[in-house]
Amino acid sequence: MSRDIHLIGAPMDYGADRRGVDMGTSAIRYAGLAAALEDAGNTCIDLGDLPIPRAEERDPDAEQPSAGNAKFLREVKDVSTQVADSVDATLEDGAFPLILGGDHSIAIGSMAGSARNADLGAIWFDAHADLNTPETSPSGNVHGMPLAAVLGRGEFADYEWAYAPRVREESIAYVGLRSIDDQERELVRESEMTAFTMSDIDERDITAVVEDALEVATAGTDGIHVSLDLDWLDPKEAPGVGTPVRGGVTYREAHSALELVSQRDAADDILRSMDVVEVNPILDEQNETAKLAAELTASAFGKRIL
Ligand code: EXY
Ligand code: MN
Ligand code: MN
Ligand code: MN
Repeated sequence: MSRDIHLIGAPMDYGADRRGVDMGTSAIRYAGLAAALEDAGNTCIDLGDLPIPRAEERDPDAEQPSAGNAKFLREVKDVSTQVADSVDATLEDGAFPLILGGDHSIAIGSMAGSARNADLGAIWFDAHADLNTPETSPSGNVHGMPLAAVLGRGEFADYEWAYAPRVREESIAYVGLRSIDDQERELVRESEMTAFTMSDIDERDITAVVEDALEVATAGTDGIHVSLDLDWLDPKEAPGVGTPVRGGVTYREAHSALELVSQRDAADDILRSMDVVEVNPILDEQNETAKLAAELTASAFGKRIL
């Protein structure tokens, strides 16, 4: 499937504890993403970065909405709204929105925009569950909350910029989970989401798990969102992330997973939107993690060895 891809940069770091993840958009571009997508048979237009004030430029005295211990909600709302509008406009154009982060809080806007006019499933490639609410979050960092936000859980139910009613829990599949907070574990267990942990990948292999995840996300939906958090990979492969967790997927498993997504898309036109998040160039080694992000994204859009 050849796509008309529009790149949307969201240089966001207010959702994470670590500075530097806002530079992920530049690092992934520098790693050759657009050329890799075109080599794989797509067209690619870069819409540039959304205007997000740097920490040094923001007004520290401006009023902050408050929800639990969630930090920087004013900035998260502003960025989510910008991302959602840009994703929606891209889809209206008949193009494919590929959103570059930035921290994982940008997925609130990616999914809210993608689900404005469609029932949306999702595959969450991540070490983390990102299901904390402002009440359960141990850190207050919104990059640990985007799924709770779009599902309208906890205080997010009151935030129309976050809650995406056309994303249903039963259409979301995690792949590669291995770091969950105690309260968050209960939230995942009690939810209707499907959670494939690293143990599932060990037992069943990546192919079987991703095929099941694709079934979960496509059943009864109009299309799927793929959220690729680079900390999904083992830190040996992807050192440039803010919250590394040992025991992640290998380079080959990651490519297989995204190739399976692409093969299914070629057959059934399932992909609606995708984001690539959590690359932190300050923590990276020679831009390796950004290069990996670009390569894996190209695999999702048709790149093959032969
Ligand atoms: N669960 C932890 C928290 O909520 O603070 C860590 C979240 C990290 C989120 C990363 C990006 O996937
Ligand atoms: Mn276009
Ligand atoms: Mn994440
Ligand atoms: Mn993560």
